[in-house]
Amino acid sequence: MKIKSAQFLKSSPTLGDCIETNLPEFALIGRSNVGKSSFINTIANNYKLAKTSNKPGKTQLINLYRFNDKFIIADLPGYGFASVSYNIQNIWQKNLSQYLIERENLKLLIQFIDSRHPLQKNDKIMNDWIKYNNLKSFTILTKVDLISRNDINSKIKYYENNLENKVFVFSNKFKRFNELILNELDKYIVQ
Ligand SMILES: Nc1nc2c(ncn2[C@@H]2O[C@H](COP(=O)(O)OP(=O)(O)O)[C@@H](O)[C@H]2O)c(=O)[nH]1
Ligand SMILES: [Mg+2]
Repeated sequence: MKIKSAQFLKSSPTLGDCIETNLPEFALIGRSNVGKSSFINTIANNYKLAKTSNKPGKTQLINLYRFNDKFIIADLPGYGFASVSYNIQNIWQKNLSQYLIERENLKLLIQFIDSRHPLQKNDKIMNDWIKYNNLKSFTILTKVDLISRNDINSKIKYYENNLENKVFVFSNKFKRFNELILNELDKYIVQ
């Protein structure tokens, strides 16, 4: 699949505020700073589309983007940001789980994990929660420009074994990883 167009649609604090659409939707989930917004910008080939930041915890909203007038990508608030108060984290979690469970056009969750680190507790908890709720998902290991080429395959195996998911790799520095991921998404899009 080639990306021909990408537009920002809307930022919403809750499911109820999200625009209704029949287009298939894919939700990006992962710890703050893992590279979710950078993924959107890279596949859109537009570095101004989604706000990226090296300060974690900035995106507290469900941000919807439409690609090729055919599918939607939802950039979700990152989890695991320690300095956000417990109360606020609870509200995010409630809004987020409601969106993930009740959003009717949501086809798939993409869990983003930083390729440099071993499996983190909150990533494991998130993955267990996804499976428990029978949601479809695959995993993207990000920032693979920061690990050695030799390590890429062993990281893929490690995460495939630990999460029992299909695992892809990605970097915003190279284009060569985009195609495999986009072709996987294409399987969920009715032509
Ligand atoms: N080296 C490298 N840095 C990345 C990559 N993807 C994202 N970053 C950086 O990581 C930081 C967080 O990225 P962002 O996309 O905002 O993460 P988000 O919080 O998951 O949306 C930013 O400073 C990005 O420039 C990558 O593939 N390689
Ligand atoms: Mg972001």
